[in-house]
Amino acid sequence: MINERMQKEINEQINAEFWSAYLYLSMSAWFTQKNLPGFANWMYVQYQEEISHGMKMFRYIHERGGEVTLKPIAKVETKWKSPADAFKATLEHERKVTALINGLMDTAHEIKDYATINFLNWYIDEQVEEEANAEEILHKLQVVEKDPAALYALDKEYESRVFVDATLSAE
Ligand code: OFO
Repeated sequence: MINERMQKEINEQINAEFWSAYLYLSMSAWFTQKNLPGFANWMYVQYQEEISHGMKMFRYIHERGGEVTLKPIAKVETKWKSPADAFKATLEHERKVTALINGLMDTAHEIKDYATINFLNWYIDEQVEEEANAEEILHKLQVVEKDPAALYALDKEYESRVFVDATLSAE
C-alpha cells in the first residue's frame, strides 16, 4: 500500500505531466501555424511523451494499491515571440519539472519508500535528457534565427522524431 503523502504528491505530479503535455500540444499548434512542420512534430511527440510520463505514474499508484485523483488542467500559453522563445520556455519548464521530481524523491527518501525511490529513478534520468534536448535545440535556434533558409533546414531535421512510450520502459 502506498503512503498517503507520497500518493498525494504523485497525483500532483500526474497533473503537472498532463499540463506539460497540454503546453507542448499548444506549442505544436503554434509551430504548425508558423509553417514549421518539423518543430510541430517535435512538440507533438513531446506531448505524447508527457502523457506517457503521467500514465506511468497513474499505473504505478494503482499497482501500489492507491487511488488516482485527476485534477483540472490549468490553461497554457498559446503564442510565443519566436521559435527560440518557445524552446526557451520549454527549457525553463523542464527545469521546473526536474525540481518537482527531485521534490518527490526527497519525500520518498524521507519516508523510506524504497519502491517509489526505484520508480522515480526513471524520471530522474528522463529529466537529464529532457533538459539536454531543449537546451540543444534552443542553442541551434539562436544560431539560425535570422536566417530563414537555415531555419527551414533545421526544421526538416525534426520531422523524423518518433514517440517512445514511457509506460513500456522498465522502471
Ligand atoms: Fe515529463 O518530462 Fe517534460 O515535463
